Amino acid sequence: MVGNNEPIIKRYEKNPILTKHDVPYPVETVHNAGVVKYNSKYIMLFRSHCRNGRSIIGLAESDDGLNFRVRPEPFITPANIEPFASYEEYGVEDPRICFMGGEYLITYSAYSKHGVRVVLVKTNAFVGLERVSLITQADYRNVVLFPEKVNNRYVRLDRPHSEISPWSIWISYSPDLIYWGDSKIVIKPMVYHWDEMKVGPGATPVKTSKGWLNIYHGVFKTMDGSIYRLGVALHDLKDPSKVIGVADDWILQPEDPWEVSGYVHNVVFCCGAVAEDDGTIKIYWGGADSVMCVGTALIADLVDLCLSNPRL
Ligand code: BMA
Repeated sequence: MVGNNEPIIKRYEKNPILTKHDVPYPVETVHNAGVVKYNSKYIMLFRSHCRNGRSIIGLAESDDGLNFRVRPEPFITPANIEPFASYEEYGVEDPRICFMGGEYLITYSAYSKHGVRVVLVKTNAFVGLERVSLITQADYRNVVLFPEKVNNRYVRLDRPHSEISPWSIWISYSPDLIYWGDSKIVIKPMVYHWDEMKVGPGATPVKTSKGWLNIYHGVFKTMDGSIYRLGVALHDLKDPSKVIGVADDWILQPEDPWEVSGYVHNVVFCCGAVAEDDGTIKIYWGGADSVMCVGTALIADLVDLCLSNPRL
């Protein structure tokens, strides 16, 4: 257990672990990366802004989850085949990776003049990819897939944009990864709380004995702009639409200089975490939309935070 004043996530002392200077093609940022273990290596798919302000996704590999080497070419750039090309024209952003049924499923935001949609692609070995489907209409972001079917259906969390009701986390189900429905709202921002402006899914949910652990982001608006922080929630294993507890406290806020200032200041934004066999979890986050960072926590501490001090 962490002591009362110890941070629940221990930042790696050599953060940031990846910056634009590690990328062998011209980019201005390296951030919001999905990360997964693949054949005992770590694969990181990271977002970069190009100098035209649009984003692409690169791939970096590591033996220890801390030291990454970037491949010479980007991994995902806007599609040139329809129906994807029309919706990816302005760039691809914020990938999440989910290992299921022997394949890696990647979801990312696609921007175009029609708004932002989410694309699902598959890969077996991170060499080439197959675009499967556009799995949302306009104005959805942050789709994370659960790594197992529940009651024989695929499950995802996402975050629709809405000016009418708060920007909340929703759950949806699918028989085939293409058609999604039976949607329900599961976590709303809380008034006068660190996530009162909006919440959105972060990493692919992690299965624990007490529930699915959901690492999400929450935003608070101040006179000096918005602050992005990370929080945790626990969802029922058999019915993930049931939230067992949302921790009252955030688990990470911008503190290091590269989180406080950068392309967008005061941002920690998570798209990936890797649960290890020893009960720890490596949590990866973009700092200030500029660099990639990592920290470690005990999964049991994160679960306990949801159960011992819930806000629901
Ligand atoms: C969100 C997304 C993220 C970004 C964050 C902070 O709306 O655009 O990709 O990290 O804002 O700028």
